[in-house]
Amino acid sequence: MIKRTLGKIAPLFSILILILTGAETAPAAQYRFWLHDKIRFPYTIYGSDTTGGSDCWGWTAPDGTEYAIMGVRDGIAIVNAQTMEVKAVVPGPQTPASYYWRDVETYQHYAYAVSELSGTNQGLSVIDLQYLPDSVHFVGSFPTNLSGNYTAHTIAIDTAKGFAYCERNGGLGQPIVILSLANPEAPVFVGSFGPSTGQSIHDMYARNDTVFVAEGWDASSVGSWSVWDCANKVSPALITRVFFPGAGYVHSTWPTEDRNWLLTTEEIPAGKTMKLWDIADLGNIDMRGQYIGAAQIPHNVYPKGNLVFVSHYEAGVTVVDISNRDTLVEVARYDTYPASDLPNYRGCWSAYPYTSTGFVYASNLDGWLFVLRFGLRGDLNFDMTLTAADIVLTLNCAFQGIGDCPLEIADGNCDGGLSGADIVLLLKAVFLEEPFPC
Ligand SMILES: [Ca+2]
Ligand SMILES: [Ca+2]
Ligand SMILES: [Ca+2]
Repeated sequence: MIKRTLGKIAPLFSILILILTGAETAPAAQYRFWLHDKIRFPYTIYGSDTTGGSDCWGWTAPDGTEYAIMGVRDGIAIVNAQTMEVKAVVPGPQTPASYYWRDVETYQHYAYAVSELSGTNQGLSVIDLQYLPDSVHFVGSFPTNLSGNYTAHTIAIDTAKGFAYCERNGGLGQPIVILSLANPEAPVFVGSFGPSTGQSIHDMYARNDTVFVAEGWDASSVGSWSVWDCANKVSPALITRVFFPGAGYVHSTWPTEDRNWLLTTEEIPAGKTMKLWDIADLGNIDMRGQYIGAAQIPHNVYPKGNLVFVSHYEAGVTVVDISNRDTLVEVARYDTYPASDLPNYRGCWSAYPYTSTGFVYASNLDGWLFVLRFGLRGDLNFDMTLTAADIVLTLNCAFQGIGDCPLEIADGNCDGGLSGADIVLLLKAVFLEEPFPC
């Protein structure tokens, strides 16, 4: 009955939408996290910890299929995010058996993975994803520098310029190596750089020859981060280094898309906040807001618009709104480690948000890969704003049975179904900026 009645008046909504086109506003943010599916890879008990999982990343095939890529105990796993089919686990080194840390990113249709372990396929592993969904091709593994070193704790790829930056394990004089990916199937060492003052480089972000470096801490346990101009691969130049009072081990760093803001975390000791830095002027850097969630150890941070996805160990994944630069607010959380929220190095290692479908991949140290969905209430096209387009999609779902409208975000009145009442609430949200009631 409701369906038939509203079907007749649907044109009225269209007229209203046309009249109000341009009113692209978002109400008070109401975000939702929910589980799409999860899968557990083999794990190992090491000391008091359950280990096996590490970093995760994502890749979207030309046909739109989304794949999660995760460092697991046995190597690098590639998983169809929709169906959860494990397409491959490319074997990786496993010696000595301990935490099986692996770090992975993508470039073109390749995945590049590093670890500190030795053994099978040790080194910088290159994995060709272009033959998915049929198969995954292992191209080979390569040394990370000229002297035949195969280990690296982290990798960052400058996808704009085609260079991989690998952080060598061991706090050496020039601890970051640069490899050219001009031939993506044969990385070639082209240079190295880094502080010679004792900092133990941890993680990096590289784009357009600018590299942001989380420098861990120096011999006196003073943490820092830095920015480098790597246009000259043989002799990169330090642009600036930032020390700050009370800094712990500076673990990761990632700028916002516009490069005006930088996020950093400190992994050691527990209790150190995620920090937002104003880097619009690299000669006048300013620290602004700070954030810390339950469990007290933010790990990796990936901004997407004004939201930052934080892998937060035992707290799971948290999402922080940084639109108010001085007051950072946690707006959503999915706890991938329900047992507790203690300040231990357990739980979520990384959370990858850069998909176009609202998927977020979260990898746990204990081997779990969570494929989560994340959305703003009412935002059916997952573009993080509420507009007329979302109303059209909701109308199609509610009255035509067309499209994909997860109830977690489409059900505006939280009554478990999709009806005209939800359309009314969405209209109010889009055009009057009224928050949803639940
Ligand atoms: Ca927890
Ligand atoms: Ca939208
Ligand atoms: Ca409803």
